Amino acid sequence: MSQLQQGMGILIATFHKYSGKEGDKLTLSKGELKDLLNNEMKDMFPKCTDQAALDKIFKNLDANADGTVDFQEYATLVACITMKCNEFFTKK
Ligand SMILES: [Ca+2]
Repeated sequence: MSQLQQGMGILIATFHKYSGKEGDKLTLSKGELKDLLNNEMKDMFPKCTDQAALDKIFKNLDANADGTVDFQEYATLVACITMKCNEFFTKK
C-alpha cells in the first residue's frame, strides 16, 4: 500500500477505535470525541479538556445537528486541519 493509502486506512481505523466505545458504533458521541481529541490531536486541541470548549467544538463539527459526529463530519475536521497544516508548512 502507498503511504497515502496507509494514511487513509489510519484515518478510518482511528475513527472506529473511538466510535465503537459507546452507543452507535458508527458515530462519535461527545465523550468519544473528547477521548479522540485528547489522545490523537492534543497539540491541535489543547483546551478540549474544558467542557465549554468541547461543547463548542462538538457543536461546530455536528453539521447536521443530530447530536453525534459521523464519519463525514470527522473527515471534514481532519481535512480542514490538514489544509491548515499545509498552509503553515508552505507559508513563505
Ligand atoms: Ca452529526
